[in-house]
Amino acid sequence: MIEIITKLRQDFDSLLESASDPKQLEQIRIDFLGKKGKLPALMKELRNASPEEKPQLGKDINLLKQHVENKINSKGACLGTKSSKKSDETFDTTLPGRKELTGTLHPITQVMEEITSIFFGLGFQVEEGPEIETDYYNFEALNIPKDHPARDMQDTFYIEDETVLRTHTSPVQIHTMENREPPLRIIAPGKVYRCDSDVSHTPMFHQIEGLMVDEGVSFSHLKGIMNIFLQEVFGKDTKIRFRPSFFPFTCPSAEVDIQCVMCSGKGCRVCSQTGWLEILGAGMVDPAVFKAVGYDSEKWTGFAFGLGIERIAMLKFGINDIRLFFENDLRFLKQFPNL
Ligand code: 2NL
Repeated sequence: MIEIITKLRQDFDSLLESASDPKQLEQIRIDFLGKKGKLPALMKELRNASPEEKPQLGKDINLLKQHVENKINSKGACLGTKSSKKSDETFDTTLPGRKELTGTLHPITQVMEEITSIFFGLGFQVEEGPEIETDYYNFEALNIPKDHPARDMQDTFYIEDETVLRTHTSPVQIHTMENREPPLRIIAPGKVYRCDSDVSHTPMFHQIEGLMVDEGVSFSHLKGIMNIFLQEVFGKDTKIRFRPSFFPFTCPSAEVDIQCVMCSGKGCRVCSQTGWLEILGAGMVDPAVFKAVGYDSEKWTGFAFGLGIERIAMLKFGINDIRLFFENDLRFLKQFPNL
């Protein structure tokens, strides 16, 4: 009988070895442990054994039973099934744990938070406002008259005659000036909307505008703040330059460039061989804007600026297509861990 036990163990081991799915495993369990299985049958055989052999054979059969149960359970755990009643009590504690997939902040959010914290350090407060605005707050109060090209249907999403999706975050600053007296140092980050779409434009993008109003604020303050800000974002040695420009809401107005981050000013494809990259627009707040919000422009002066986050992020990370930011492709997003 001892040979039968040994043979049964060998049979079981090789059968188990070849079992590759939960169904096969269950069949093996039934064949060996089931009511009419090989092991209960062996137990019955025990009755016929001699009294001297009985205790040792009983032990051997029990050992085999334990072996069969253990093997089936651990194989069941491997195949991920409840192949035996006890299988969910068995758990291989030596298996490595499954790692939680943690998200990261979107690169646009990261750049937005970085810029916000730089201005926070310079004493600016964050203001927010609605993305749906009236014609007055988006245009009229900013000295953009009814026939100005920036109002063209091509650029602005109209909801109703007098209601638009904001095309910049300036309306936030108009609301703030209406509600508060100077001195004022604020930035307004958020989503803005323009009817435009290609490799460098999306219908929704992110902007940060800034505004400082006080007695004696001059263009020098604007230059100083822009210098600190751009060197924080692009590095200590970043050179900047101001070029004359025009915006209806500032006078004088300027466009601010940094020395090209790709070629350090030598000239390359990214900067169209100029050595410079346009980064933001800025200027001294036009008295017409102060008049609209009820500020005395004889007493107060101020500077304002506006920049697109996507453009900054593209230059910072060397991205050549703005649409990558909005496809939510994990292979792209995983390249910007925020830890
Ligand atoms: C650009 C230019 C700019 C402003 C935005 C501003 C806001 C108020 C008053 C005066 Cl309430 N100005 N904002 C000023 C100059 C430029 O943005 O190219 N943005 C992407």
